Amino acid sequence: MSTENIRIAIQKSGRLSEDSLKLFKECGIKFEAHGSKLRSVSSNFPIEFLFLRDDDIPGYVEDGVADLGVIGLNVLMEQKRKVEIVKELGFSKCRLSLAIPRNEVYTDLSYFNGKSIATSYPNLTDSFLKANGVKAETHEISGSVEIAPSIGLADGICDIVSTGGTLLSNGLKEVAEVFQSQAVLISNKQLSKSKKDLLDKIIFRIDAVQKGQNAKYVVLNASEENIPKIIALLPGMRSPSVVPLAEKGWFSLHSVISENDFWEIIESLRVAGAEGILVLPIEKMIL
Ligand code: PRT
Ligand code: ZN
Repeated sequence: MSTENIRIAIQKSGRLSEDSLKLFKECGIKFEAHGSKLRSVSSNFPIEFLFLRDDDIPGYVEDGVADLGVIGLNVLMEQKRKVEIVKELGFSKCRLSLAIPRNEVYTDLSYFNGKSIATSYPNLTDSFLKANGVKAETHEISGSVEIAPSIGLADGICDIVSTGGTLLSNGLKEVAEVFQSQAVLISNKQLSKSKKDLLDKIIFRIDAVQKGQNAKYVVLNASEENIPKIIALLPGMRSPSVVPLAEKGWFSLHSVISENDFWEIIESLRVAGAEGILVLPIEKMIL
């Protein structure tokens, strides 16, 4: 049996770290991740974790120092590294946006013609401006981009926004979205056959975790005459299980539905006679 470990780089500490660790733990991969550790080998899966600064991850994966990595799409696209994007991971969602001082009158993107824009993402910003026919000057700065307009360093900024709180507290307003980002799993372009097989196993587990996150296990009680109406409302995996209760004429109905669907149909379920509705999380789901 091959003992070659697959190596994955994840962020040591920052906005990607916690969810990255959680994802691999939910995939049943055991490993230690202490603050000071730079490397950790799993005790139950042939995988080795490297804990790095996020900016270094795409380069390490491109060079093959790491086989896989978890990185924000914003950083990956800015760096233009030659790696494979294997999977969107659905966490660390944010957007790269253009913002200007709150009291400025904004019309459309032509506002930025002849203006200066401070950003840590010069490549993404420039290609967006170019695609939209705007001639502005971008100034690359590495941190505290949001203070640039107030100190006279630039007319506007192009920075990562999540809640919008940082822009607000710096007297800025978001005027255009440049790029939408989330964490992605990336891979080196030339994985060996044995590492590809390991990656397939990891993807299979991530899929099961992700499907489980969106789905809920719903249990409800209903009397016999209401069962057909309720079944018609439930979009379950197949048809729901109907289990008789001790009380004659009553049944328990079990089904799997997506959380969004559930909130849409809850009222109709109650009107149709559903009682004692329980909604349970699903840890993993394999279809
Ligand atoms: O130390 P290291 O280099 O590893 O980390 P870092 O400081 O470079 O990155 P980190 O941990 O801050 O972010 C890692 C990744 O998280 C980013 O590349 C994005 O993909 C993603 N992400 C998600 C965010 C945010 N949300 C976010 N809100 N990255 C940064 N921010 C910052 C933003 O720069 C701005 O200063 O938060 C502020 C805005 O937040 P709101 O909520 O006030 O809008
Ligand atoms: Zn960084």
